[in-house]
Amino acid sequence: MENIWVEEVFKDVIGLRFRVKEILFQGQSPFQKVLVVDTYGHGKALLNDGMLMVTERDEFVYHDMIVHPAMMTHPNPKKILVIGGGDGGTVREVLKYKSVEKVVMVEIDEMVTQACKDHIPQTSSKLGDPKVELRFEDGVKYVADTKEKFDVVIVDSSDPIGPATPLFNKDFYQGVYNVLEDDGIVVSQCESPYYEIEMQKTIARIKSELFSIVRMANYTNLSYPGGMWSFSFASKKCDPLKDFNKERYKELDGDFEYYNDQIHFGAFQIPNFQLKQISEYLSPWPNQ
Ligand code: SPD
Repeated sequence: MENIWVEEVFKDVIGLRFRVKEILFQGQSPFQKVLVVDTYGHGKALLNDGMLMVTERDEFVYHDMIVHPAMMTHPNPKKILVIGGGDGGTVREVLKYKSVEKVVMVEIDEMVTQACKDHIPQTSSKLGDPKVELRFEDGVKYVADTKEKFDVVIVDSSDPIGPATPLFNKDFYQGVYNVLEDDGIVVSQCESPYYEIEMQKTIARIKSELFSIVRMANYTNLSYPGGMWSFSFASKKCDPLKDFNKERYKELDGDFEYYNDQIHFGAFQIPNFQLKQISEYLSPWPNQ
């Protein structure tokens, strides 16, 4: 048996290796190196510039947590904007909601989406849904230029290096604020609290300067360095700790592999080392 491994080296301090059964696709796009491999322990996996994006084994955790806390909080999510998310897992989860009329996915790198359509149907299979509009362009420019308004914006970016870097600054979030309806919600993948606390602080501060409600949620995963990963939530009005929609949850209960009503609330309780760094930018806990 061949002994091929693919390794993500994260911030030059840790490496995570996955044993490869077969290389399914490799290409150089105008933005990054795109690689899809079949692995022994984690199913098919997508790596952009050597950074692991999804594995079939645990993508459900990330996609549940980037989508459902926001979708269960908004009063009536009809129009959804996904920035990034080229593998399609976020769109797949959004389409579970019967209120959803339109999903615009703005992915900068068409090669990522094509590679996932060709090799990872587990995440990409719903990208052809008639409610989905796929746009291969720069998400920062899209939110700056579009006249469309959205109920929920989901920033499913890659890491804050390479093509995703502009998705971690204030100009972008000002654009997101402008495209959101008055009860709009934005949720963003927010990296590891162990390795990227300064970046988490920056995102929490930027959002606190624009939005009334700002929270951070954590979950644990198998494939990203450090295990614990975060999502940053912000809204003009809606609070996931006060506006959880029990009726909607009951309709969809059973459709989720990770998320449930207890995790909805538990995920927003974050540990002290992280709180110490970002609590000044987070909304107070209800009843405090
Ligand atoms: N280091 C991985 C950071 C998260 C990347 N986004 C994953 C995309 C899944 N749709």
